[in-house]
Order: sequence, then C-alpha cells, then structure tokens
Amino acid sequence: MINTTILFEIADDVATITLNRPERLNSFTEQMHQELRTALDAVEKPGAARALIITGAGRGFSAGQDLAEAALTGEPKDFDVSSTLERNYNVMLGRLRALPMPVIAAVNGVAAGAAANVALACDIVIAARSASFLQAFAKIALIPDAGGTYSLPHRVGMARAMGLAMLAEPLPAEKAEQWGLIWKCVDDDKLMDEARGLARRMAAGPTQAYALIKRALYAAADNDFETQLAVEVDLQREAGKTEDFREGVKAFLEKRPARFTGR
Ligand code: T3D
Repeated sequence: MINTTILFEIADDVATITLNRPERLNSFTEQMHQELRTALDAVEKPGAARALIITGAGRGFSAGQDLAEAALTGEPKDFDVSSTLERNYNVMLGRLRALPMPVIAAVNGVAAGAAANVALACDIVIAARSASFLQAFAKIALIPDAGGTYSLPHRVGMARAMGLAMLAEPLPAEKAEQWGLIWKCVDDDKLMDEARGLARRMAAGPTQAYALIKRALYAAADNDFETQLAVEVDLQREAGKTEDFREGVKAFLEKRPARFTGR
C-alpha cells in the first residue's frame, strides 16, 4: 500500500516522496516506514528516476517518531527503542546514502527528532525560512539517533552539536544555513520551486558522476588524506568511463551545453 501515509510520484525523472500525516506533523509510524520502503524500491529500479525529493505535507516536515505508537507498557527495562532504529531508520538512511542519484530534502517546516536527522542525511538540504531543526530527543530522555550523533559534530563541530543535542532547542533554518548544517534557506513560498528546479537540473545532469561524488564525499569523513586520494583514483576511473564524461568534454570543446543521459 502506498499513497496514504506518504505521497509518491515520479515525473520527468524526479521522484518525490511527501510525508503525509499532517495532523500528526508527519511523524513516522510503522505503516509510514513500510510505505517508504515501497517507494524506495521503486526509486531504486534502474532507470526509474535521476533525482529524489523528500518533503512534508502541511506545516511541518516531520516530528520524528510517532510517540503515540510506541506501547510504553510493562517495565522500562523491557522496552527496546533500538528495534525501530535497526528495522526502520538505519535501513532507510543506508538506502538514501547509497541511492545513485541526488537526494534533496525540502524542509517545509519543523524537522524534529529522527526526522531532523533523516533530512540531514539527504545530500542537499533546502529549508523554508520558517522551518527549524530540533534535536528533540533529550526532551524525552533519549539521545539523538538516525545518524544525528554522526552528522552533527561533522557538520557544525562539537560545541554546537553538543548544544543542539543537550539543550534540544529549535535551530532556525537561517542559522542552520549560517552554521553550514544545510545547503540553503529560502523564502517559504519559494521552497518547492527551488527544490523542484534543483531536482530537474540534476536529473538532467551526469547521474553517475553524482553517485560517485556521494560515495567520495561520504567516504572522506572516515578516511585519512592518503586513503581518500586512493578513493578518488578509483572513483574517478569509473567516472571517466561514462558516456557523460565523453559528452561533457565534447560539449566544452564545441562550446555548447552538454546533453547528459546518465549513462
Ligand atoms: O520508538 C521510539 O520512540 C524511539 C525512536 C526515536 C526517534 C525519535 O524521533 S524521538 C523524538 C520524537 N519526536 C519528538 O519528541 C518531537 C515531539 N513533537 C514536538 O516536540 C512538537 O510537536 C514540535 C516541537 C515538533 C512542534 O510543536 P507544535 O507546537 O508546532 O505542534 P504540536 O501542537 O506539538 O503538534 C501538532 C500535533 O501533532 C499534536 O497533536 P494534537 O494535540 O493536535 O492532537 C501533537 O501531539 C502531534 N505530534 C507532534 N509530534 C508528534 C505528535 N504525535 C505523535 N508523535 C510525535 N512525535
């Protein structure tokens, strides 16, 4: 089943997933995770899409895990929060990172808890000026998950990461841009035009090079300089074997725009 807790479409090589439980600020349920898996299955099919946008319906991006769905009965020691991370979030994050195309988060409103970190796991994050990023976890006595403890210190440094995680205060989109947490903050009414424009532009771009850029940059966080140089050698070898590389150089020499096919 799809198109209930999420909306999903592919048009002009751009896939769009809209988290769609606006009455609960698009918080994640088991059903939503199931529908997200089905949507990602479709996006991963070879040739199905060349860019993906993830956004939210209504006034929020998502408030993270649906806290009403967790059945907090029984003894605290018997409740296992890690289960949803392993079954749902971590698998989704791995798939987004491995997706061989650009993934754009269009953060239309508050992104809280796991949803803030799902957004930050996307390759390019654009946010509406009224949006905010909230590491809400400490408010319910949890730690940031869905990759937050990795992405936050890497992107904004330990001092800011610690403040965001411990104080659990909303970080406005403009500040998130200034801190280098996200790519860009735009006026609310421009958000989806901006996201679709970028997605269409990249969907007409060198798809395999984008996939290799993702692999190179995500690998860099864990590599020393020498190792990363070796990664570049391997991945550039692959990029150089694409038809798009041929086309890019030819177009440059012929002084015309390149016509990339993603091959
Ligand atoms: O299994 C596990 O639990 C472990 C997994 C952990 C991963 C996580 O994501 S933990 C973090 C979970 N998220 C939160 O703690 C955020 C909770 N939400 C909020 O703090 C606030 O809603 C916001 C700051 C995000 C937005 O505030 P506001 O005032 O704009 O909206 P609101 O009135 O609080 O929310 C609107 C409705 O959505 C409201 O319902 P109502 O009163 O109109 O019937 C609210 O209860 C509901 N809602 C918001 N967030 C959630 C939610 N319902 C269920 N789960 C939510 N996370």
